[in-house]
Amino acid sequence: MKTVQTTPFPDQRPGTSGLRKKTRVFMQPNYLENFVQAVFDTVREDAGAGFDQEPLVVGGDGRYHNRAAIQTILRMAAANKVGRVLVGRGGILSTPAVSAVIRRRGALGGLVLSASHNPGGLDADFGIKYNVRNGGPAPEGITQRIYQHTLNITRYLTLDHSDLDLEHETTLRLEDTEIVVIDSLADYTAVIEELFDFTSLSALFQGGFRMQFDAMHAVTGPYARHILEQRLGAPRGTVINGTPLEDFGGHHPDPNQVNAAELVAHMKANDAPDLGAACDGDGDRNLILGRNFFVTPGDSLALIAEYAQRSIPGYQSGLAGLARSMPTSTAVDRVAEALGVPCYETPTGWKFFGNLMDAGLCTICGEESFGTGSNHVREKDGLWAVMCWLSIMATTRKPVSEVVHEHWRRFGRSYYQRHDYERLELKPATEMVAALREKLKTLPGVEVAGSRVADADDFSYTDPVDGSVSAQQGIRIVFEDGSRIVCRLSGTGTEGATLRLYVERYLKDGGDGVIEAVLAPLVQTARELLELQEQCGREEPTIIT
Ligand code: VG1
Ligand code: CO
Repeated sequence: MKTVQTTPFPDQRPGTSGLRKKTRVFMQPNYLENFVQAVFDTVREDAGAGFDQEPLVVGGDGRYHNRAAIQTILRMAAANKVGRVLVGRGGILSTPAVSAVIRRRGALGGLVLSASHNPGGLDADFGIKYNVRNGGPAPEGITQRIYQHTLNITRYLTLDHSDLDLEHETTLRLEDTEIVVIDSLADYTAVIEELFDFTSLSALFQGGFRMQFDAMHAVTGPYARHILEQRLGAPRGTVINGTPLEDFGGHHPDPNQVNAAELVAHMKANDAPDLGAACDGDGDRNLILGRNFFVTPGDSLALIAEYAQRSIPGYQSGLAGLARSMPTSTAVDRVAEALGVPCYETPTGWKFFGNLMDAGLCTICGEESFGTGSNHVREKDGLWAVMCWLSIMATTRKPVSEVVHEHWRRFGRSYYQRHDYERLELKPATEMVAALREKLKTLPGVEVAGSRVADADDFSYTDPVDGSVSAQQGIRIVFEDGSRIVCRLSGTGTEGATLRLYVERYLKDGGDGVIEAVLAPLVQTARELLELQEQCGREEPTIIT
């Protein structure tokens, strides 16, 4: 064992989902090591002896630097006397798969190497996240302590040892530590198999149902091929871009209509399949498309909740509750009301759903950022959402667009968009949001965009389970007709600041309105209130999803 002297990096505070930086930042001497040591020091404080007995899970989405980082982590784990490490074969585990492995194998926690939907490569992004015993991202209390450790670090522990061969399922030793190379697919597949009716989904494909799944050269390729093509018998070629690449083929592995252009084009063609789907870099996000039809993440969450009990054996006994992040559309709230179950509103980021699920308060939850999931794991789960949609298809035997229209006719439609302004300068962007925060008190009662402001605040969340408070989680301006403007700064970006502007308008109009026209007054109002042009010199967003 070797003790290496080091000095703190001031910028290792985990964001919405772990620590994300440019790959080159992570490749600096000691950068990754400092953070990993801070995690080990924090975990040891809580786990005590458990540290030597319960395994730690390690895996990543296969992006550039994944392999090298895993070797570093294994050497440090051995030097820190972790008893056993479970590592996905080739260092590969999707984010929901890490969660499944932690839960099924009673692990102490896990390290997930990913920058999710951010691009990969030497000049792109890398990231690391610590997940706790329940399989979910560490709650804020723990990430805050990890950060404190990074600020006070003076040394880290490692070994001089050559790289291990992680390409085969086997058990290796590194000093006193057992390194078990596990099948990356098995635990996750088992969890999915417990929930869904594989027989009826196979029958769906046998009946000629066609889908295209775009893995975007990211981690879900092997999972989707295994489950969809091998287990459910979907025709070969159902999964496209299925081989994980270190740079995701040079694309953003972000499943929205802009980045999944190949799939979107295919779904608009004359011979388009019945269902189109895509997942992100680490496999926790999903995009759902019908023939020439986009299902917004908010609608997808609402529909999955609506059909779960009827269509998916794993939810046969009903749902305990639903949850969504604050900026996510309120479509799911109306389903919760119809089902007679509570719907919780949490801050952005999956870590807030974990407590609700552990306490049995919530079964299905989601975010507007193409993330949906349930209590089967403690991460959002892209392929799970696709399986839910296959189940809806198997139940209804109707086209996606018709299923969504039926929902709109029954519940009304939340017209919804997110406008992202990327790479703003940090200082003016922060000041702009702070200035709007100051204005909030004056807004209620004011008439803008053809409607009166009912409420305006900066969202503060009190966790109903442990009472912890998370303040300043996003500004929301709510109108008397239920329309909303929400804005917040991203906590996952790696360059300057990203402003996220979310707009929503609820109408009971059958759902056939033109979204841009319905939302235009709200978008205009938001830009004016923020003084976006004056403060940040921007009118048009970088991307609309
Ligand atoms: C974004 C999304 C948020 C999501 C997070 C992690 O965070 O808005 O909903 O949970 O990414 O997703 P932010 O702070 O940039 O808005 V992923 O797929 O990176 O694990
Ligand atoms: Co992700």
